[in-house]
Amino acid sequence: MFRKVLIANRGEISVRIIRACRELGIPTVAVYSEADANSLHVRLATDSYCIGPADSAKSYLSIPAIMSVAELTGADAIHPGYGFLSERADFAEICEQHGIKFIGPSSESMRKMGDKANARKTMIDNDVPVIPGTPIVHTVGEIKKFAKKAGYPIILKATAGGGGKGMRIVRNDDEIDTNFTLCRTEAGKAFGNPDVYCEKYLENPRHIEVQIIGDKFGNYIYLGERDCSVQRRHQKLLEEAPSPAIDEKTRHKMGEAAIRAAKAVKYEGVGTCEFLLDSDGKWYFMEMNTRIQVEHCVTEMISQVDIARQQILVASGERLQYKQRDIQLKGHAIECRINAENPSKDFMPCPGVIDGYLPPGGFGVRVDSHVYAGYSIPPYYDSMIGKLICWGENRNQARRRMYQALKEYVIVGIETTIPFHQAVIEDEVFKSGNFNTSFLEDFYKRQNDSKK
Ligand code: MV4
Repeated sequence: MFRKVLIANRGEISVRIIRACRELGIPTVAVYSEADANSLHVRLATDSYCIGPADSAKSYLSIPAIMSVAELTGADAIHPGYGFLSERADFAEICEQHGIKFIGPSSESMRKMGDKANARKTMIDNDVPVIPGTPIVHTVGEIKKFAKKAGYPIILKATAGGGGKGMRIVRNDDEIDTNFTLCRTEAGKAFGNPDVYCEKYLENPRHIEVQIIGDKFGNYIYLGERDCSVQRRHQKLLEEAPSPAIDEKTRHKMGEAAIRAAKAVKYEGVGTCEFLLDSDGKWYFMEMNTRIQVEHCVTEMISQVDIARQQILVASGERLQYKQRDIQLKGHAIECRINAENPSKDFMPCPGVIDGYLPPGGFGVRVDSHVYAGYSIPPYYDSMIGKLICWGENRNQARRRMYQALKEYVIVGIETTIPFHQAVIEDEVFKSGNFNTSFLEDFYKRQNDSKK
């Protein structure tokens, strides 16, 4: 097992990882920026080191600063959390070169999945369904040819993109030229790689993702799916497991496909395969997230597998403690992301001091957060201040429990997304379970209609 784990992150995920380490008896090192001196992860870790100013480019993204603390403290592993350095293959490689275990897949697996056109080819070679599309395209002519075959709309995607970045929808021949140029230019600037490929564009799919875990001995399990269709500008707001749209047979097939995807790149650790599900039940691999995700908790609640703990165990070289038949999903879990944002002002971030704080509790209620009464939310980072996760025997029970927990949750001094979530949880379409990635737009139309 590791001697000491450095957590190269902040906020609730640092707290989550520190808790998992403490339970395993592993000392931890927190790093923090000058703006985070009063954050909970700094207090909970065994040791804490300031690594730079508020600007994350000079602190949480500073590889030299983080590596220095690792050397200084004798940490033999670094957990990157999510965001920041978590999907940087170059960082994983630097860790590998310094004999520090990056708690995540190898830099090689990350590169193979990080290049989306390459990942598509790998999936095709391994019988994982992908949306009809192309390898990297070099000319307008190639795109036109694909559009003729697949039919409009199509989408151009940056091969170095992902998570909704670097994509352009094309609806007819006349739109190809400008979109191709813009997509390449933007991709070059944002990712340092201008290459793009094409896919048939699916209108309003459901976003379904499958959690997998693999060890270094080639053992893999899947932990079922999460439905993340409630999104706003590619930011997830609410997630649930299982998906109301997936039956037992599809769950099994998608799980097996996710494992084939992971095996194809010799994936080690926890990871997520993202799929799109269209309105006639067909589903396709989109991309793989090579990190622990914000929404991993809903899977933990229905599988009883501590994903953060397993991630550390398999990274340290232990054998996976579960076989697929050990995984029995039970009940339903919903997670609401509590953000310091004003939903009635276009989700404008509103950092500031939390004057009063009283989180909900009770059976099946979980709060993962780094905030407390008196805490000041800094304006420099993402606005998520916690996650409220509710479990129930079935979807309706989880939903009702969530409604009550949201009502109990007191956060004084700042605006939060709590009232927004209350409205979603009570919404008739949400209740029905029959919705897709257009949910939020339609939800606002319904809200406006009901006011008229
Ligand atoms: C798509 C798509 C439709 N067709 N690809 C957005 C995030 C990135 N992982 C992939 N994304 C999409 N890719 C094809 N061929 C629609 C989306 C998409 C989306 C996907 C999941 C959740 C929300 C979304 C919102 C808009 C677009």
